[in-house]
Amino acid sequence: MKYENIIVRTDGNIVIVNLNRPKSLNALNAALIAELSDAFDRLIGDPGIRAVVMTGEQNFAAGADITDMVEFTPEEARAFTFSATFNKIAACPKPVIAAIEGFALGGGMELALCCDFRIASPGAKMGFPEINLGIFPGAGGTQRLPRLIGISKAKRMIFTGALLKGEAALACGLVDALSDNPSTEAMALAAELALKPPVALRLAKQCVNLSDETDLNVGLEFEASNWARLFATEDQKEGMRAFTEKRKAQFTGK
Ligand code: CO8
Repeated sequence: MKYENIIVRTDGNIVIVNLNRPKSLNALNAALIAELSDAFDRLIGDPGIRAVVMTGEQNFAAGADITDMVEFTPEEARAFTFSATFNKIAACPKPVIAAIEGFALGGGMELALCCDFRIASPGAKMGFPEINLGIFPGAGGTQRLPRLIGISKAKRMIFTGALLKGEAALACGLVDALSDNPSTEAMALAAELALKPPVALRLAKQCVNLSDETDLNVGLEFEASNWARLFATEDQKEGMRAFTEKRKAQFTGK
């Protein structure tokens, strides 16, 4: 697929996905979402890729493209969904880090919520202004936001449409870190994670993601089963042998 709304590049074993519709502040349209879906299919299937950084240039994304939605009927609105792509990103077997500058609003912030980590510049403006359009966040925001920051804080953001700047977003847990250069910081974290054993990372992510969706006993059983599976990997043997031999482990992903 030829990409016209995103730029995808590789730096070693890290993929950088750049949202690229600057004239509309990277507003998300169906074409961009289809390209994101294709890009994630490719990087998920590439065993050489160990981590992903998602970013925009001056802005992360100012939401779904409003111009596409104005005259929707309820049926058209129901058919217009980002869910398959957003769920794919949330379940990506490799760590995904959002580097946020400028605006991350509505569907753009919902996309960032699908990432494992969010690193924002202090001046970034984040939130869910949909209420001011007569709608509410419909690409996972009402579900992923309260799970991340708690029900009351999520309701306040969604009901008021108020935007948070970096410091306030950090204080409530909407973002994990602030940096004057979020992309550099995200690349550094991606490089750190790229050195970890990928199977252990992948299965750990599955377990933590499931903790949002299931009761404790089911989660603990899933954790025990995933944990035991690691003992079939060469990386587990390498990690533990390296410890006993007092050397640094070299993980191969096997
Ligand atoms: N959609 C379409 N175009 C946009 C969007 C958007 N979300 N955001 C900005 N743009 C366009 C502007 O129309 C403008 O275009 P033009 O130059 O042709 O007039 C250009 O980007 C630059 O924007 P502004 O001139 O408005 O720049 P400002 O710096 O003055 O303002 C703001 C920046 C505050 C970000 C302002 O652009 C704004 O309020 N944007 C809309 C923010 C918003 O409401 N986002 C939520 C959208 S709805 C949504 O995301 C729903 C998600 C759920 C979808 C569920 C189905 C999958």
